[in-house]
Amino acid sequence: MIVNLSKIVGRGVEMNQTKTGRVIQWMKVFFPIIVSALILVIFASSCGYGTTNSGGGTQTVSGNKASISLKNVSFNPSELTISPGTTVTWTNDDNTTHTVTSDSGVFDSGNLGSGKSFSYTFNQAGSYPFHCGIHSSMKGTITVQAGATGGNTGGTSSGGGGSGGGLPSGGGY
Ligand SMILES: [Cu+2]
Repeated sequence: MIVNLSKIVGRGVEMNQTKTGRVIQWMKVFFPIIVSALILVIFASSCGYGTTNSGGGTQTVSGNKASISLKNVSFNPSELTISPGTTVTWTNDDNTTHTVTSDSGVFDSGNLGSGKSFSYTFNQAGSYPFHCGIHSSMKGTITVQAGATGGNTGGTSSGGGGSGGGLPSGGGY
């Protein structure tokens, strides 16, 4: 069809055709790159998101995301109180490798290189001490407090208020 047209109309269309061809070639090369870049951006924003508080000590978070920085061979903050369903993201801001390892084996990041992150979603109330498997001085505790957001205080769970919103957090993996 295009070939026929170019025969009738002449060089103008031929030039158009090669131009279109070039654009298609360009698309073939760059489209996968753009798509994978988009996926990366989406992945990064879903993972590395959170409050960027640092400075050690105890902290209480009432959102559904919290973050802990691994810096200067310590967890910042090292003590964190959250509500059930909160996803905690540890990010290694040191130049050395660390691990985020639950004392009771609930979670384990494995070797976490510089700049890498590890996330875990806490659905059960309780105390979750953790440490770095490489540096024995690195210790911290996540405290998951039931009812911190007014969830399971009464007999009925149909309140409808509270901190509903947000994205459904995965099963803790
Ligand atoms: Cu370490």
